Amino acid sequence: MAIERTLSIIKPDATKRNLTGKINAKFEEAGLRIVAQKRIHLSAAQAGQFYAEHSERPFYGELCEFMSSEPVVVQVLEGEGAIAKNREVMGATNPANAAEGTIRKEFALSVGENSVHGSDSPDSAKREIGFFFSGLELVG
Ligand code: RTP
Ligand code: MG
Repeated sequence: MAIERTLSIIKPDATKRNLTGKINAKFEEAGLRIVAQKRIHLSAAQAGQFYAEHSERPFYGELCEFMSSEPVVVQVLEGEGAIAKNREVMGATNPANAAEGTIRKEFALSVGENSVHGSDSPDSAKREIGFFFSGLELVG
C-alpha cells in the first residue's frame, strides 16, 4: 500500500481535557507519523467552510459552534494507507458504536463531541491539508 497523508483534527472536547498527548500516542502506536501540527482557534465561519459538505445536515449549526468553541490541534499524519488507518484508530463517529481501543471509544463524549476528525478519502485529504497548511509547513 502507498504512503499517504491525511488531515487530522483533535477537536475542542479533547483539547479542553488536555488529551492531545494521549491521542497522539494512539496515532504513533498505529504507525502514523505526525509530520505537521499546530494549535489554532477557528471562527464559526472557518469551521463552516471546512465542513461545507455538511451544510444541509441538521447538526451543521451545532457542529460549527462546537468546532469554534475552543482551540483545536490540526495535524497531518503520514503512513502506509494513512487515510483508512487513521479512521480505524479513530473508531466509529458515535462512540457508542466505536470498537475497543479506538480514540473515540476511549475519549469521545458523544456523537457530536467525538474528539477527532480524519479525512475520509484521498480527495478530501488533499483539500483539507491545503485548507490548514501551506507548502512551507509540510516537510517532505
Ligand atoms: P469527521 O468528519 O469529524 O472525521 O467525522 P465522521 O466522518 O466520522 O462523521 P461525519 O458524518 O463526517 O460528521 C462530521 C462530524 O459532525 C458531527 N456529527 N454530529 N449530532 C449528530 O448526529 C452528528 N452527526 C455527526 C460529529 O462531530 C462528526 O464527527
Ligand atoms: Mg467526515
